[in-house]
Amino acid sequence: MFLKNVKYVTSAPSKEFWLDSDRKEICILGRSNVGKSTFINKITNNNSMAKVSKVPGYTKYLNFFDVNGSFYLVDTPGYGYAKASYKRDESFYKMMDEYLESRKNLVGAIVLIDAKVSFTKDDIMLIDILHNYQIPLQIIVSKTDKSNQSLKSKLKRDAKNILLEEEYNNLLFYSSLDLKTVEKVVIQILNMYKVSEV
Ligand SMILES: Nc1nc2c(ncn2[C@@H]2O[C@H](COP(=O)(O)OP(=O)(O)OP(=O)(O)O)[C@@H](O)[C@H]2O)c(=O)[nH]1
Ligand SMILES: [Mg+2]
Repeated sequence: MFLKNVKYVTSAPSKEFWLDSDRKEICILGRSNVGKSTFINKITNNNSMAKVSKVPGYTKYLNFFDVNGSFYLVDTPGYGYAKASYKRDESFYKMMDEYLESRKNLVGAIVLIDAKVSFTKDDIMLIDILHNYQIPLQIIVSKTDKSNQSLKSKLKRDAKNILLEEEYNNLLFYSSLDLKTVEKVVIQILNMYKVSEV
């Protein structure tokens, strides 16, 4: 199962460009290069839906996608890549904070965590912000094809310390190379945020 009839709508460099809508919205968050844009392509089964790059810092603005006239998905720019040859400036953090604090129709956030890296300081800061603003969050561990059993155990230990119990119980593991994991994620998103495809 994939998200059907998905269309790119707009790219918003600042608040004035956010869609004026009360339709439910779900944003995809995570550090640069963790695979957010790839994730959108996989759950929509369309590899040219969102632009993907090996170079971190590729997505610059909030990119809105209409899912079958039912809800919006928002791809976001990543933060805190350790070996970054670029730096996110103050305005990026302001833009993200403003979005998370004031977006009324935001029903939840999907936070991608790299299976090999586990939770970084920046990830923990973001999760704190989501907790403060009481935005329901779903953690999805990405790139599991690059992980192994001991990294997975470490990540689960870290997750137990950082997440609320329900978030920990809902942890999902995904690889863009494994369509079975993609389908599981789609089902979880539709259930969790009570959004439907039709
Ligand atoms: N092996 C593997 N590679 C992946 C996976 N998901 C994404 N990638 C690769 O990771 C790189 C970064 O992917 P993007 O989707 O552009 O990452 P992003 O989080 O959108 O990055 P920014 O836009 O810079 O924030 C690309 O080379 C992808 O092909 C995965 O599950 N497994
Ligand atoms: Mg991206």
